[in-house]
Amino acid sequence: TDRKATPIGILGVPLEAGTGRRGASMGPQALRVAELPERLEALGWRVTDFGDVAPIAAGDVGRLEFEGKTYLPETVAGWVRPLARKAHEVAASGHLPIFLGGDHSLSMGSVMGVARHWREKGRPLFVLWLDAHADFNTPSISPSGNMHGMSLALLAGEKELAPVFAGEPTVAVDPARMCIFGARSIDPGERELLKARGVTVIDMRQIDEHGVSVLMRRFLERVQAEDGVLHVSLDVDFLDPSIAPGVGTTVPGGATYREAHLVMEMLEDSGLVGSLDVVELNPFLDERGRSATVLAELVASLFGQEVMDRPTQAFS
Ligand code: HAR
Ligand code: MN
Ligand code: MN
Ligand code: MN
Repeated sequence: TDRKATPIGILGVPLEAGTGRRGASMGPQALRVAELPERLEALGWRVTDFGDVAPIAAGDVGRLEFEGKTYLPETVAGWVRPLARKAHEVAASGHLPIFLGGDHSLSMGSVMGVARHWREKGRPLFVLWLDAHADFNTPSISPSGNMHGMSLALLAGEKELAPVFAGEPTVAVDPARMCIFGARSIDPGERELLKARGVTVIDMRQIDEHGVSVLMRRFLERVQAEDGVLHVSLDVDFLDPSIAPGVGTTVPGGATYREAHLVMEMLEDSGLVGSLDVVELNPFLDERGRSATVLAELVASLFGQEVMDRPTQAFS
């Protein structure tokens, strides 16, 4: 199809400073070992792996603003500033970017970069956040101080987080164009902020009651109606821990294997996806590569793999 005329550009982001435990820095390599790029090539996509982003020093990041309220803000800023530039560059060069993480704070950079690109193109950017969490805390309301729980708030333009990109070109994503899907762990202050900003939150209760397809279709129709483009941010903990244990923050009651694949298949059919994050994989906590493999399979579904094309596989 003509969608496949767009080459895919892969960027690894071995960042783990945004989370409370180590191991997510091994995520990009585990996803490569699970043959994520090769699976896309087998589906007919041209894939370029641009390697891993390198961090810079960012010692100026609001030590005062954040003091005692966040962990390692300078480190996270040192990753997401060059990442946003690189993401913008990869998108502007005509690639469809896939970001392999790394913890979810990396989305501050990946989404910032693609948001700048789509603003230049005049297309409204929508964000689908597949996650057990909302990641809508700010330093003053975060219960943990971990920056992977703040990325969506930064992208929505929350002022408290502005020092992360101080001096860099930024653009906010309209919170009314954000949809968190699969939520089952939201902090009290975060919940208030989400309501105040008008973010759509689809929790597991709604998914149980209405099913994935009705809820996804409703959101995709909105993107389509505005001629928007969609960034998908896939947090491993969107999935139930029984199918993807390789993540630092497991929450029971997540998406099943089939629900997750249906989401991916509907995204593929929509033709609206312009970029993707795969985040929070922690290979140190995984079991024999299971989670990495499930993620690689999901990404393949998102890029057109269908049941009838499915090769016989021997993962166990
Ligand atoms: N809401 C909690 C906090 O902000 C936990 C956030 C955990 N985030 C992730 N990514 N694992 O979704 O501290
Ligand atoms: Mn997350
Ligand atoms: Mn999460
Ligand atoms: Mn299809």
